[in-house]
Amino acid sequence: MAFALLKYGLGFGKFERQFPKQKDLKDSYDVVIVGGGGHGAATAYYLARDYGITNVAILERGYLGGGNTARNTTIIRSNYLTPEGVAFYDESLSLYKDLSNDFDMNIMYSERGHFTLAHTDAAVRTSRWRAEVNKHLGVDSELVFPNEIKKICPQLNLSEDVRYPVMGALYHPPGAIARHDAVAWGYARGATMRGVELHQKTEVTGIKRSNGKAVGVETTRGTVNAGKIIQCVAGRSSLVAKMAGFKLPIKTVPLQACVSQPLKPFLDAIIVSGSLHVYISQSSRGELVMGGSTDPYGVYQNRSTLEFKEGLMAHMLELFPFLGEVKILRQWAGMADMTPDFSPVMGETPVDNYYIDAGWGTWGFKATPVCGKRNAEMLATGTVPEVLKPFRLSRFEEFHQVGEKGAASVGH
Ligand code: FAD
Ligand code: PYC
Repeated sequence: MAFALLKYGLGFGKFERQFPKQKDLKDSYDVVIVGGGGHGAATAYYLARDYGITNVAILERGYLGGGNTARNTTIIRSNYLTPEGVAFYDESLSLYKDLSNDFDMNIMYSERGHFTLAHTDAAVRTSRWRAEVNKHLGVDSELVFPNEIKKICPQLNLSEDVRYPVMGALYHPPGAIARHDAVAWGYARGATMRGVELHQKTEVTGIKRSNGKAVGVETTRGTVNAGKIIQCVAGRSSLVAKMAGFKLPIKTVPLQACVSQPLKPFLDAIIVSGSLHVYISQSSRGELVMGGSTDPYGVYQNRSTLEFKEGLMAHMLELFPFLGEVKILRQWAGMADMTPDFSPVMGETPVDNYYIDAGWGTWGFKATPVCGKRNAEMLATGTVPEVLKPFRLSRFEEFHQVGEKGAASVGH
């Protein structure tokens, strides 16, 4: 291994490209996907693999998977609150389990068990409610109490002598984490090797319309015509929808996260406390991956703040007091497109031939496979799949919201 690395490092030996070289943009594509994150790449992958549609361009203003896909804490679960949400995220979880095989690339999918801690009577009630909805739909979730939590996570501070004692938890054994870059790379590699074009450093600056139909995009590298267009630009959804001529009920706020120095493995489970605004897991490298609540101001900026780190660490220490001497290694932020009901916006839009995959706030990494698969079905067949219908944009004017705030993990 060391020899092989040295050989490649010195430039000897054959290096196989993971992706074809970027070409010139063509004048026209059957499908243009705006945004080369996990969702955009997954949409291209299933279009090519399942429908043989390969005259497709993914247009990415930065680099592949460099948006929120690169910035998230990779928690994957399907223990939601509404039947629509549970069915949708559970389909994604099933797809995730097989992704390494699908890609022939290890996405390091690691099933850990997921605890949502309850520190109040109201939170215990919500946990019970979620457990019942989950079980009804075949999802493994259970309300558990401190003696059971202690068996699986003995490191957690379960003392009653703290500000917010743990009264119980929603335990979801299938809760998992995965390597986020591998998810984006696996999808993009699978798509490009089937003929899809990935164009990085190519920003969409306008949507061309004619007679109420989307017919192409303006980009920083010229104009491209398109049969169908889908926007998958988490964190910038309102800006791109505005180019297409419609408004989204979205507020965009920063969400920050950080990792610690690597530690010996001690934490198998994923721990979330909505009341304490903390979520934490330990990566296969030993780093603690941690995040808190969204920042309280709307701004398009990926800046990190000391205030976030101080607040998060104070809460972390309430749950794991022995981590006091641990150092933070890196800190970053992404942009979260928050919808009023904490559910995504998927499917058709007021503009013909223009589709949307948006409203991914703090919860969209886990949905990457189901979004890709169902977006591809919609683009290929022209019919919106049943599992996407509850998330249609028009639900806001129809008063049919899909309320998932109680299952969002992240405090708001
Ligand atoms: P992205 O990966 O953001 O991809 C969108 C791409 O579009 C970007 O690469 C961007 O550069 C590009 N783009 C934007 N505008 C244009 C344009 N005009 N032209 C061309 N390209 C454009 N979700 C979970 O499920 N679990 C978690 O634990 C979790 N933790 C999170 C922690 C943090 C700190 C953050 C910020 C988010 C978290 N999320 C989590 C949410 C999750 O990261 C996102 O919902 C998900 O990554 C969205 O994927 P995407 O492919 O839609 O977007
Ligand atoms: O959706 O589970 C989630 C999550 C955890 C942290 C951020 N998002």
